[in-house]
Amino acid sequence: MKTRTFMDKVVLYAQAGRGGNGCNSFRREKFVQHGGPDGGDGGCGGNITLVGNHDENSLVRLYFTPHQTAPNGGDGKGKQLYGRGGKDLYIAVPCGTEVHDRASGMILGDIKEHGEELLIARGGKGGLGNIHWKTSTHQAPTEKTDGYLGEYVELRLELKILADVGLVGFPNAGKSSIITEISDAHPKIGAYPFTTLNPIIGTLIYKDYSRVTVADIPGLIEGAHEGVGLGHDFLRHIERSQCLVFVIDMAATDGRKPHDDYVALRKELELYQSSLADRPYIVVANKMDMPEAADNLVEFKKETGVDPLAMSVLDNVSIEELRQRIHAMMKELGNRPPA
Ligand SMILES: Nc1nc2c(ncn2[C@@H]2O[C@H](COP(=O)(O)OP(=O)(O)OP(=O)(O)O)[C@@H](O)[C@H]2O)c(=O)[nH]1
Ligand SMILES: [Mg+2]
Repeated sequence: MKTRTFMDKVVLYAQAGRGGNGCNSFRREKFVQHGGPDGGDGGCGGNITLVGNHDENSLVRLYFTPHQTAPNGGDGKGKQLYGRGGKDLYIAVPCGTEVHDRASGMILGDIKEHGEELLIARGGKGGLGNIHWKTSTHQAPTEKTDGYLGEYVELRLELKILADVGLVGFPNAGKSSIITEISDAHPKIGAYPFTTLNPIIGTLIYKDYSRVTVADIPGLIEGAHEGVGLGHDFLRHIERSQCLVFVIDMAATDGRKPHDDYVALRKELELYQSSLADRPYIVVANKMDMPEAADNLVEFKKETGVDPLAMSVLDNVSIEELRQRIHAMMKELGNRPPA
């Protein structure tokens, strides 16, 4: 059985630690009469906190361990000893994780940065020992309180990958081939549709040390908004991209017209989220090494009015040009100063 390695939506059941009970105890010592109360307080239960971690790229770990519990606080003891505090539980999640309350759907937080923390369940306070009830008129108190329960929450975690640029295209258009050439990512490449089943992120590093991240998502097809193919599900991962690269198979390898592909892709984006279609974009005409591609390109330009970047991954044509265009587009947006 193939093990699941990617998961972008999980439910998390988090139980913070219970506070320890307060202690009811009296000082008993040789030569000390009426030692008085000396029961300490219980320790606090452990909190549960989510922490953004850029080494995590999926929520799969939580998918397999959805029940997370923080340790309870220790009970107070005699001799005024406080109970030990329950250790806080930190759960690493990938940057770009949105945290929703499962019942209401309300967004509780959005973890974007490495090291960013979100406290999701607070541990219960410890109970009070009998020492707190000591007064001049109440010198042998036996009162004490139990620790409070820790918070219990049911959350829905949703990963929306944070990449600067999103690659969109029909299956088999060559998206994974392109990301392999322009970045450090090495996704699987295959001469069949839906080779890529999970989003992949690649990083482009430029001479001025600036970095741009690119996301390769599974191919879209017409009707994706109705769940055809792998559906719209993965578009979530380019929702936060600042710009897009449309990859068109100009050789029409799978028998579709490149113009129709382009129109369908734009329509699917529009149907998913209209703001996505308004982002700055580059259109790439891939597979220009194939004989039918040149004629298709002329027709494509005429029909769409778009002048795409003619490219061939196979012949290594325009790879650097695409890298530079992405760099220029990101610079224009001004969000990534050189590191
Ligand atoms: N002739 C030619 N073939 C190419 C070119 N670029 C990619 N291919 C081939 O096209 C096929 C699909 O490439 P992929 O990179 O897997 O395409 P994809 O868009 O990632 O496909 P999915 O992951 O299925 O959506 C592979 O067989 C590649 O070798 C190119 O420039 N010229
Ligand atoms: Mg692919």
